[in-house]
Amino acid sequence: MKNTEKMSFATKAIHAGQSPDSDAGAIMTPIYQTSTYVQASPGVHKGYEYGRTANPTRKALEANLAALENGKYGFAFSSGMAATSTIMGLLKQGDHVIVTNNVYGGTYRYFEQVMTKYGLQFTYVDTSEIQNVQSAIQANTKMVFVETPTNPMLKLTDLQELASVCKQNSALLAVDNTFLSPYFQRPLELGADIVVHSTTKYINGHSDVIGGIVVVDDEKLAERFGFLQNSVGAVPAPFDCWLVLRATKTLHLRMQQHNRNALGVVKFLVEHSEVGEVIYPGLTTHPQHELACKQQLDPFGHPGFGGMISFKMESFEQAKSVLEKVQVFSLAESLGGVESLIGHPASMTHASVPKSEREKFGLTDGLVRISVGVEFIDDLINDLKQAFS
Ligand code: P1T
Repeated sequence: MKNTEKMSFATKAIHAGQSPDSDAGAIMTPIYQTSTYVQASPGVHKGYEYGRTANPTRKALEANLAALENGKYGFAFSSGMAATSTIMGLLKQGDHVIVTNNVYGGTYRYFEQVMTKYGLQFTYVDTSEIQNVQSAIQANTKMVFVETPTNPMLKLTDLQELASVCKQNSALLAVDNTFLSPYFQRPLELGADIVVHSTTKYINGHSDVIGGIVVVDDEKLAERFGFLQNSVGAVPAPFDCWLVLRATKTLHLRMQQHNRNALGVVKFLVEHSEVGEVIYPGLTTHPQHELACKQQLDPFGHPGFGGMISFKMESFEQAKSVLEKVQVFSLAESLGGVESLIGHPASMTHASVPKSEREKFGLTDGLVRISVGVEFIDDLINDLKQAFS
């Protein structure tokens, strides 16, 4: 295995966790499509006993993503939600979790409709204000689970500040880093204990896999995640691991282009008379633009804001007309792929959050979310122009 520890992000993206196959010298990690491994004698094997417990293709992906997050240990899952649900396996009945009030709708649904039945307690606060977290802390608070930027309001949480509050209160800090990918934000470097991604999004980037990853630095937490991954069993297929591993080789290139294209789309939206508020952390009008410039850094220390944009239209009817007319953009759930997507969070990704809750954090029926792809920018702008006309 190449020692990639001191290498830059791009080199790690291409090489970390991988080495030529020892049988044939194949440069690409093979797809080990196997459920079990032959033992020479009981207990005598090559480090692999059963496919749920470990798989060489999965192991390569886990090492690759751990390296990109500047963490030591990675654990791959069959979806982003499988990763989040395995994180909840760290807790026990009676424990309390503080959660960003505007998390992905599926995360909220899982916490509220599944985990509360197992005796976990959740308090949702606007984690962009640290005092909201401080006031929500209880004697039984064991974890703070944040998304930054949030889906879809793109609110940020100061991770360094929050990590110190978590440490003072012996609570684990878990960060969903899906919206930026490790190219633009590495929460472990800022003091987080656990990073989670839906690899379905930017990390895979080609809209052909559902997957998740957890990365940690702490050995004890890693032992626990290894145990949970094997016990819960929500592991990804070897072929899916291979696809994601193939995709991370271009993560840096894709993220740079998503960011560049997003700036172009934002400029068009800001200047359009029918568009209300445009929400993008790269805009100087974003209330946390300064924090974005401090916290969302590419591997060379330059600020980056990613490819997600939200904007407000007056009504659902107005939004619907744009959503129906796009041709290069596709009306679909999900994000982070090379192709541009447009969506309506209130009826799609966040339909499982009650309207009264959604509106508390500004998710109105006229809100539209864009995941800017890596197409030629003029084609994207021309498509939006005709959709707004
Ligand atoms: O879909 P899955 O791979 O299980 O990931 C869930 C998930 C977790 N975290 C964030 C921030 C997410 O955005 C998601 C999934 N989100 C969408 C499908 C969406 O369109 O927003």
